Amino acid sequence: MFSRREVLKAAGAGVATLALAPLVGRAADEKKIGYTLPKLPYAFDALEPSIDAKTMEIHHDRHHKAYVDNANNLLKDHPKLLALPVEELLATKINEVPEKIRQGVINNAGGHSNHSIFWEIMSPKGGEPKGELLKAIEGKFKSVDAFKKELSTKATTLFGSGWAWLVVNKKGELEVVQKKNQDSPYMDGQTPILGVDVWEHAYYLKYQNARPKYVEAWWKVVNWDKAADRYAKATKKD
Ligand code: MN3
Repeated sequence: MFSRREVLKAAGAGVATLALAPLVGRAADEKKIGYTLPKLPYAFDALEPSIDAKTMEIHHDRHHKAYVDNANNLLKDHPKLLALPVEELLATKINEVPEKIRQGVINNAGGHSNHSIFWEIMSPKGGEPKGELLKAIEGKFKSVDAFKKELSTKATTLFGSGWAWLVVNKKGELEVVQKKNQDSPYMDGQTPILGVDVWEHAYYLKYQNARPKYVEAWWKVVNWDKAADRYAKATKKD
């Protein structure tokens, strides 16, 4: 049997814990700065059969989450840098990141930015470019097919891990570029419009070493409405 004193002590501790728990939770939320993993705008299996559900789940919940966690951890003693939108950090402040952690920040804040764009420029709807973006693609590459061929070639010939992107360059023109690892187009003064992740983690479960097959299938899930939005924002005259 418990003594009356022991029962009171246990009850008191319970009450104290209950009373404190919500306050502790709130305080932690209010103080939270840094990046957060964005929710996928569709289900893991929404891009099947182009991209399988398991790949989407691991890619988003583990790979992207790791970039977010690592970037937050690297920048934890630099709250001013961490408070900036990630694109701004990459575009304008990367040289203010202490050299000791700079490459880690390029890899992980870059990874966070790249993947955040990647999820939103895909959609189960698919389709083809239209409007101003279509005009600009035809103006620059002659045809949508020629543009797709150039981006696919840049994606499939990239040695090792990286991305192929359609960007708006410093001259305000469309350009297709390759980037190694998680190097962000923002670091080179370019605004990414859409891009394909050609790290093996993006396709290996379903396609193994057949990167060209993955890239071909990826075109079927490009979200052209979102790409058009990004193009409009990138070319907006202030
Ligand atoms: Mn990836």
